[in-house]
Amino acid sequence: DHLLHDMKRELYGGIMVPAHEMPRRADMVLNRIKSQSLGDIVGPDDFGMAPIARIHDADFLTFLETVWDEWSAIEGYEGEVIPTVWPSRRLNATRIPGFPEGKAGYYALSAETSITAGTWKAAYSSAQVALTAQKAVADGARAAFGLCRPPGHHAAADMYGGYCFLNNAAITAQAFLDQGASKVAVLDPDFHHGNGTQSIFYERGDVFFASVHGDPSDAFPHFLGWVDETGAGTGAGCNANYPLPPGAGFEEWFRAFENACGKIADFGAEALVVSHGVDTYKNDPISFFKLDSPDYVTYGKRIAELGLPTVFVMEGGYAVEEIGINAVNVLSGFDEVAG
Ligand code: Q9C
Ligand code: ZN
Repeated sequence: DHLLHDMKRELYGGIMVPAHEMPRRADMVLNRIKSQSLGDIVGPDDFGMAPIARIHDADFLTFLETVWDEWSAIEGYEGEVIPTVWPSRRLNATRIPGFPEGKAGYYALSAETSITAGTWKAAYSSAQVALTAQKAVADGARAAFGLCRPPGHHAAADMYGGYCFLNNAAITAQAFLDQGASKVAVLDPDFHHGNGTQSIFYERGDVFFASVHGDPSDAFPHFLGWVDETGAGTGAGCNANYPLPPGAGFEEWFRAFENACGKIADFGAEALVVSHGVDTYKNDPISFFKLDSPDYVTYGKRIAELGLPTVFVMEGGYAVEEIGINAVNVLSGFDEVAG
């Protein structure tokens, strides 16, 4: 189903360029997995809408399901759903417009992410892939990897963008809680700050969120991910951000990652969800960290040392030729330690 979401182009640097988030990304990861022996490869089960609706607002889900049909029925709207207007700081964000372009601006955080005819089905199935991995782990596997596409960590309760529609990591964490866990951690090593995941759990004490990412001053999503965002209310102290500057290499990155792992260990989580993005790679076309392929094995081992039942969900990674090697290196490193 991921093939059904295939954005033709993306607004980047002031022009429309071929979309970075493309179907081949998932194919490359799957091919690499098949060439190793990491365990069984299974398709997703269907857990329905209920676990998705635990994280996302009903009106937002209706929007994702229906906006393509509404948009494409408008005279002269020939292309994909792309927002052009937002409830920015001097506008009123308390009313949801009826016209699809207004609705898209209301629910979008950014303009590079198009909604196409098959986007909803792909996003729905991506969430089901995550839930299938969650079930495997809930049923006793030490770990499972959800090869989710489209990715999820930029999606908030009622917001899409950054190539994301449904927050697969948050849906997975919530599923563990709903099945009886009292504390879950989400670790987000994707190059970009996991703004959606942070905002979903920001005021909750049952989910610890830690993210290592490009400094929001220099990197998308630009408006969240600073170090002073540590959680609020019952979630005070349950959020940890590690923004790093352009050019950061593995040594600097791993120091931050190690600190994040320490905080997760102290939190006392019963399960771990990893927002598994590999756009930290040195040749990633849209990012600015300098990790090399063997570094992914190193930090995969560190994740295993946390000793927690772990679900990996695929997030970013746009160096398509190397995405399979890098993504699977984390899993192999994990496997080496976890057995
Ligand atoms: N000038 C994920 O990795 N555009 N999303 C960046 C840079 C958006 C990335 C523009 C990047 C979104 C899941
Ligand atoms: Zn990313």
